[in-house]
Amino acid sequence: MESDLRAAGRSVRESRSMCVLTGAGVSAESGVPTFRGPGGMWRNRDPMSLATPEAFAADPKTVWEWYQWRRDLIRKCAPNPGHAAIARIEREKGDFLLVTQNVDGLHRLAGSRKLVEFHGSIWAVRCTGCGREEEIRSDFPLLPPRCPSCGALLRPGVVWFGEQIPPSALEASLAMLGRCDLLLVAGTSSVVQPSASFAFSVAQRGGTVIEVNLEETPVSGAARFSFRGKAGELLPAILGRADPP
Ligand code: BJW
Ligand code: ZN
Repeated sequence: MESDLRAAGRSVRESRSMCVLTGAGVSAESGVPTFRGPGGMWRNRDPMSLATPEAFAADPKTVWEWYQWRRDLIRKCAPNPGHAAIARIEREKGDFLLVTQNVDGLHRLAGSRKLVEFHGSIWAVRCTGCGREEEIRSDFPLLPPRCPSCGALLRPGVVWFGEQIPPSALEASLAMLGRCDLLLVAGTSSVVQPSASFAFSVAQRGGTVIEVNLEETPVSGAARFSFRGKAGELLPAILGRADPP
């Protein structure tokens, strides 16, 4: 394991074009619950039954209560050493892109700038009527909230099942996947498409894939290095430690 960590670190240093894909596991050590596995349930509801346009259409208040609960929780969370290590490596690479599935904004707080929020942001709020979108970080006193301009329902600016990935995020990610020589996949169960296929597309082109996860996932077999452990410990070990603040 130790020598593998060193070999993976060498691949990172030698990489000329690097992509990082992160999922909920990277924020777990910051206290943000993951979607699948223990701790993923909310009021005995499976998050997957809430993250759909159908659930929102049927019961916007319940869906908003879930988002408000998560917004309250995330507001109190801070980036961990895994986020910091990713932000640090970006500054060393000429060609770099972080594609995060996380909506919590913790990568940006840690200093990442070359990033795309593939599944949107929990702080973005969009009107279902006039399409107006803005960042609102404060709590809504009344749920579900309504648009101040047109009175229609507001919705979280995230991507639910069956919805399109934001075109600019998809375009930037696909361009990077077509040219990177290294993909690091961290803290994602790799079951949600289209991000779950990133590792296969890079491996197929002969690129190096490094995976960091507590468990084996569907992409583990495509990875040259697949490490089992916590992102907050393994990412600094592979990418190099961030300077203390
Ligand atoms: C640690 C750790 C620690 C824990 N250290 N590790 C092709 C085939 C089949 C289906 C489809 C397909 N293409 C599209 C689909 C449909 C669908 C899909 O993928 N379905 C599958 C589930 C079957 N995809 C879509 O609908 C996507 N849209 C799309 O493709 O549009 C075009 C299209 C539409 C319809 C048909 C065809 C094409 C949109 C997907 C949107 C996902 N949205 C959510 C909610 C976002 C909003 C919100 O946050 O509320 O995104 S669902 C949820 O899952 C969230 C996450 O970003 C996403 C991924 O989860 P993630 O990050 O992997 O978290 P977990 O919890 O699953 O895993 C955590 C991992 O961390 C675990 O592995 C742990 O072991 C690990 N871990 N602690 C390291 N400390
Ligand atoms: Zn409106």
